[in-house]
Amino acid sequence: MIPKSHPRYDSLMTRELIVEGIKQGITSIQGLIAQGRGEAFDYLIGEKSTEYALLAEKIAAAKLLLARKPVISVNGNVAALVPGDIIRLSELVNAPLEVNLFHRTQERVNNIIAHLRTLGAKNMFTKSDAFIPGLGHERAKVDKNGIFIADAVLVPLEDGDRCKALVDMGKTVIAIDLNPLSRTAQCATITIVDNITRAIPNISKFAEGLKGLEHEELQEMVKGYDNKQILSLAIDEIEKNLESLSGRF
Ligand code: PTJ
Repeated sequence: MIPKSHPRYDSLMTRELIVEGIKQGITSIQGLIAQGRGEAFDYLIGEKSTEYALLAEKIAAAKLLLARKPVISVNGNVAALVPGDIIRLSELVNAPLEVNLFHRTQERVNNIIAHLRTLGAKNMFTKSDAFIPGLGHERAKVDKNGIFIADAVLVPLEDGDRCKALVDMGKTVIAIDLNPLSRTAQCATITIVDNITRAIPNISKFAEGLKGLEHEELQEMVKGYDNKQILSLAIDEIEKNLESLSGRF
């Protein structure tokens, strides 16, 4: 048992969700490594939603509302960490969920679908009857009515290959990745450098606020968004934090 008084309580409890996900057959063992890497980057950005992350989250909400066929991709870490939040966002922006795994087994796909359905998910694409061109791994398998034809895809904790392949298909790709240097972060249309546990509720909050706006107003908002600048600000933040930490000793 982790006592509430532990200074790293939140972080340790998040880690427990991944461990629980593995026990439930939802998360891959490799998910632990991904979480560890994420934790390290979260430490470096100060374990908070920075100003540039909030901006990317707002633009992401606007893009999802503007999309004709948005889809939210769900992997084993997402299903363990934020299942309720992702269902809520899916409903708010009318973006069905689609399970898409890197370390794919049909059993784990089924477990995640069942897990999300138990928690109330209604709108899901569950087939794998199309392939993303140019990808040699399991992430290529998608639903022909879902990710395959989506115009905007939210891909939390993604791998660089598929992110690039989706961009090459002409889609708006919104990535959530704590590592601003990753290939995913570098090639997405919009990169949210934030922990998924904060990012998804933030996008939902922005979507609620933006829902009443006209199409033109949303278009105006996303115009001029510069993802390269957001990535550069994320790297500056890490540098600034490291400098202030090194000054303490
Ligand atoms: O369930 P599967 O089979 O689809 O596998 C999912 C994982 C995440 C294991 C798989 O996609 C993978 O191996 O991912 P990577 O290549 O380790 O990349 C994960 C990226 O997400 C890394 O850049 C991490 O820094 C980042 N990351 C990890 N945890 C979080 C995160 N970003 C945001 N929030 C997190 N909690």
